[in-house]
Amino acid sequence: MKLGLTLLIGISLAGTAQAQKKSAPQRPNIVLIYADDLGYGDISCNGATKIHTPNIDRLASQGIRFTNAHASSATCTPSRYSILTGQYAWRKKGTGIAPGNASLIIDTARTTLPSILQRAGYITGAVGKWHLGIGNEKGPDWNGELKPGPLEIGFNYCWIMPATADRVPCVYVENHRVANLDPNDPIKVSYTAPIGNEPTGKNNPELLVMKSSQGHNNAIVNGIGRIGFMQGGKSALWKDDLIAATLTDKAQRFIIEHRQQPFFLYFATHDIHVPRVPGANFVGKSGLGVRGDAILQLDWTVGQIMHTLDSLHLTDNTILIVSSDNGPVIDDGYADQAVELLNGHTPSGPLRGGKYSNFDAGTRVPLIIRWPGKVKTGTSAALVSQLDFLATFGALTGQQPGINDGPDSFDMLAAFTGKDKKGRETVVEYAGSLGIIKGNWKYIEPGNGERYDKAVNIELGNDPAPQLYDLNKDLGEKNNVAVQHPEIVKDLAARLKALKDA
Ligand code: NG6
Ligand code: CA
Repeated sequence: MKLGLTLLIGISLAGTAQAQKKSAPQRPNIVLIYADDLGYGDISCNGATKIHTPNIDRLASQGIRFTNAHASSATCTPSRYSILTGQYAWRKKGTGIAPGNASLIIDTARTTLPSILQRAGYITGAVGKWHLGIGNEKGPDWNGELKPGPLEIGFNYCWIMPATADRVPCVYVENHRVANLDPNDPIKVSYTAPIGNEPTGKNNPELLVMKSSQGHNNAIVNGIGRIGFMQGGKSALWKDDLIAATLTDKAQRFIIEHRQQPFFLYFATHDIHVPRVPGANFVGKSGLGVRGDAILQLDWTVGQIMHTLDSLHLTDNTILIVSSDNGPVIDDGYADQAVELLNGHTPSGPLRGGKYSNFDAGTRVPLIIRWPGKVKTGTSAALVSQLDFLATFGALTGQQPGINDGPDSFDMLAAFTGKDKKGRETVVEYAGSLGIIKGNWKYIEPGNGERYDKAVNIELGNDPAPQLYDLNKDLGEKNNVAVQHPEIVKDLAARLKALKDA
């Protein structure tokens, strides 16, 4: 009897311990490589045949590759806003493509992806493209302290390009300061008028090494016309062909420096956004012009990070993620021959549209997650969204977002690790109009925007009539079946409205 009781207690204690073990917080390192404008079809593991991405493919073979993963928007700033806050960007005004002199658009009181991990004891770093504004409501003080910025929303360290490589100022910011700035050569920035007698792309096209196809004709930096005017800061200017090498080096240093504690690295590459100026090792290597070369450079970057993790024996205890902020664009404003040299490559893969589009190529993006022994290797068609990283990694590490924070973010660990094959009930996509996906159905609300953007040659997916597509039968969204299925249109429109009103 006594023995039996002891045994029973023993069993139940073991059971409790096991239950506790299951839900006990874990603190693997997390490295999120966030590519820019990389299309679903731009990598060979997603079906590209004209270009090869061996490192990304190797990562996919060691992890899980998603075929129905979504950025929250078809452009950069709103997708980045969402991945960091767990909130749909369309809920908040001022989250469209940010000018290069925007102030910080993330409320510093919010729980963010880095701040929730910081709370769990992580060291957090942001390296690469920021494009979420910096500074207070007066805008950035380029010659002084640049705050609030990444450090005020949960990052311990940052080395960032403040906006995009096609926007001034063309300088890196380390923590609160422009890096390598000579105080005797202060930076002046204007988004309204030329500064002094500085040449501009518009007036001095003879100084350009890369012509513009649209816009990008204000300041000339390194022979490239940019958006916005700038003067000064010569010693701080980046070199375009070294951006990938510089950012990769900073990312590797962050990993090496913090190898002994849990770390989160948000590594937002400049590749493959315009202007595309690949490093010497990649020029001409893809046969597809600079856009293809930039993809190879991105693939190299991924390989470098994998190598660093391997060499520090961190691979098994690190969740390594590769994804993109929005879909692909071929000519995004520079005459860089990306169109002429495409050679039959299809950046959108089987999807319709591209960057800026309500069609799926706008927001359905590559997503690969490697976590050895924890994710089921292979592919998953589960509906997943970058919005969910916040709640998922919060839950994994034993943290909850604040009561009003991360409202659109859910713990989707089961889907991200491949155990749950279904994923989200719905996801909302945002370009000019809103669309919603539920199961095999996708509904795009009526919108009066242009159907087609000639400058970038992308179908935007706007239509004054409701659109409904059966993604199982018609992944390329060619046949609008709204008229045939009024009840499904009604249901999805109501769900979208409920989410908007929430
Ligand atoms: C557009 C730019 C484009 C790119 C985009 C933002 C022009 C003509 N086009 O306005 O080149 O910078 O903004 O891209 O200026 S994103 O990936 O950061 O959203
Ligand atoms: Ca982008």
